[in-house]
Amino acid sequence: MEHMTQYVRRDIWSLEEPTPWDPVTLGYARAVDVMRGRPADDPTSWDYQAAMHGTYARPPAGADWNQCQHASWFFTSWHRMYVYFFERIVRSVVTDTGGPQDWALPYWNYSTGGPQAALPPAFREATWTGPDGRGGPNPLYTDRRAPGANLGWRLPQRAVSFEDAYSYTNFSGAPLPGFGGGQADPTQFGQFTGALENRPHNVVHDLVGGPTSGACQGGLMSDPNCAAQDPVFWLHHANIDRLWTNWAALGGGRANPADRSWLDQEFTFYDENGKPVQMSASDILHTATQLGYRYDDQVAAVTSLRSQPLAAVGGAAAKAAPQPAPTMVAASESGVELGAGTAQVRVPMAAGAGAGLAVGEPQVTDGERRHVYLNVEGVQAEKHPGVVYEVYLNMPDGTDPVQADNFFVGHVTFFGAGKHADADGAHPATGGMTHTFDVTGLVAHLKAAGAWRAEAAQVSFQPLGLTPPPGAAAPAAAGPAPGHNARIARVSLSVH
Ligand SMILES: [Cu+2]
Repeated sequence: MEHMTQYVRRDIWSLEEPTPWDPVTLGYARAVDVMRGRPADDPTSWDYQAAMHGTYARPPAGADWNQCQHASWFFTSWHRMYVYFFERIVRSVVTDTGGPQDWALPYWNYSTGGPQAALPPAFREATWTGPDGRGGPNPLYTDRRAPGANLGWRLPQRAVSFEDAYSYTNFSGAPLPGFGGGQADPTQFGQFTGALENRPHNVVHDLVGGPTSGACQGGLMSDPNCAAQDPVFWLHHANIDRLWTNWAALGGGRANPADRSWLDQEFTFYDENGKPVQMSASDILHTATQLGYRYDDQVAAVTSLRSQPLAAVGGAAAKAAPQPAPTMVAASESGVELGAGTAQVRVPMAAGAGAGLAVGEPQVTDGERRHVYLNVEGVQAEKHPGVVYEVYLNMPDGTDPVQADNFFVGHVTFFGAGKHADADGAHPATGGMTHTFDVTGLVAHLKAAGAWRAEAAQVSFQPLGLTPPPGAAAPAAAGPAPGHNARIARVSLSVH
């Protein structure tokens, strides 16, 4: 068996504490500088690599730009290949310039909370003086980030949690949305965002990038056509890749798709010599043996998984035949505008057929638990608002924030909103992006607490941005940038 060099991707905060500019970070910064100096039609250049994800620039003839895969089951696999080849290109520059021979891309583990939920210091300083005395603009810095991001403001812990994603044992399909996204042909922006992609992936893009104001003039990270220009993009995606790796190792029925249409779909990337390489998911599932890298915490125990009895049925659901589409039982009569305050929308139950009852009864039928979904349909944001929205179900006005958990559904995110294809029939009334949340357990809890009503549900939305560290100046009221309000076309409930 061929021996493959093993590279280890490390936690950036473990490298950067107590003092910033570990040789790995330094090597990355220098390589970013070198790659930025290469022409945009060179596949090993910074611009070309970023444009492979997305760009507003006109592609040179034959360039593989605008290739990113979102809101489908290719999200995890395409990005693994993308990050892997980028890492090879960076490593070759690092080793050419005297950096560590075993250089590997670090990851940003924001989900631990505390100081690590802020951008690492080496990414926040506008200018730098490397250990060799060289000064100038810091290659890892950009001012095109959310207000506060470069001041050490933090990602709110619940908003970057992966526990909800890990509670899904199915990669695609029901229970929706699944860990990895829905089955679809390759497309830049599909209609089936998986749980991992929405949170923490989209949330981090939205809150680090902040509001956008046109072709990469606002926040880079919050726009797919600009995101990979921010050097922290790659550390964020290394972390998403790590979360995928660890999910697959968790067991409990968790498994990657076995369909040939997922395993064999080829995508094109470029190696460190600028040579095109085709790869498919079947080439990348075992990173240590197939790609020669692993994470410093690989197969770490995940101890804090919420014990949701729902997750236990995933194995049965995973091998079941394709299931019929969920049946809609309630829908709002209007959309809702998302601004600076709390927005609310009433979702009346459909008349007749005992639909209201059905929603309230997540009973087990034929050995399979019935699921209730809350769908936030047609999410539109012409200009990215720079915040995400927390969604609550039947939360009474004036609820103490400490009690809000009892009504919490999930997060509406905006990364790629407006770029998504029209719905394929599952949500025919709307364009834009749809988020589906499994609220089976929440509805059962609301019923038990007497907080469920058969005639209508009430859904509320609260803006959420970065939060300053303890002791820092209080933030302005959370809310979108002025003139950047977002809109939702409809909120519905469905059963499956
Ligand atoms: Cu991303």
